[in-house]
Amino acid sequence: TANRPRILVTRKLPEAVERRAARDYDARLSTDDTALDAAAMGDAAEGCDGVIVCAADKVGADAIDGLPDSVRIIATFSVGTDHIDLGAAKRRGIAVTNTPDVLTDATADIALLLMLAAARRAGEGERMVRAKAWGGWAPTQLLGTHMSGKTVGIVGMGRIGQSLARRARGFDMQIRYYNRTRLAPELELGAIYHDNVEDLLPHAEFLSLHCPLTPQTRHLLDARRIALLPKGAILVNTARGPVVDDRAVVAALKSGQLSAAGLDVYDGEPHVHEGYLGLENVVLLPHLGSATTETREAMGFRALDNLDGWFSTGEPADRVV
Ligand code: 8YV
Repeated sequence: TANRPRILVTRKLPEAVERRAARDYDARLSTDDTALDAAAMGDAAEGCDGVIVCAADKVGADAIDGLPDSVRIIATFSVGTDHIDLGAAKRRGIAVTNTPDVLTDATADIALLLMLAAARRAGEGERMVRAKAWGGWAPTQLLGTHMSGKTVGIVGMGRIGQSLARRARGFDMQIRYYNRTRLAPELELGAIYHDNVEDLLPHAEFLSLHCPLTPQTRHLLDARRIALLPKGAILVNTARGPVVDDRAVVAALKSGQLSAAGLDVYDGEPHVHEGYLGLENVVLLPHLGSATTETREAMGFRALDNLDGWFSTGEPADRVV
């Protein structure tokens, strides 16, 4: 099967995904998790027809311009596409696909986990037990915030925002949301729509971010907007780090304007803003949103489905460019 398309896979993927990739493609698999810089990606893709990248790979204009002419498609193993210069891909006539749907529920689970962990001070409690600093149960020890009956504000009511809304309903929370467009009434399920973020914020005792990172959403949550939240609000970010202004969030966690936060994503990750590291009232996870075996396999299969679609009909299902 000498004429199978050649693909480069930049990262180690779940075994079942790599097995299928090797079965259907002349696949150049990665043996580790090291990111390739633009020059290394170009070299590694020599002779390839397509590339599978991850959101932790920086695929800027330099990387795209450095790809050999043979590469016609970039299939990203992520729903987010902010790591790819889509304009540069378009200019070079390279198709780009992502992996929507399959990571929706896993990511909403992590948002809910962070809401609970931040509200109930789970990280602090765990650290106390591990440090052998727990002196025993006490009526006023580590008191957190009740979730039932509270309002969660959701910024970005796409697939993941809607999945979080379904979960929050199970916790008897009120739901309000901001989205560029209002959902169809049958999808809203009682959630209250705000057509701008400023109107949503004063209601959001919990605030969960589910918008993509774009020039418009960079630092969407800045000091001015944090001040619009009710005092003691809880912030959760499973979207992208730069959607919040870290300095403003750290200041609000210190002043009590935010009582707690739960973060899964960071501006400049894997670097984490130093200000968070010394604070007890922030729960820090290492970008685990989609990190279940089931979801990561489904993401890999979805990326391969897109390559299959491209090489068979020229029409991959999840084409974004
Ligand atoms: C991944 C993600 O963990 O899909 C995304 O956009 O951020 C996560 O699912 C990771 O970025 C995969 O490349």
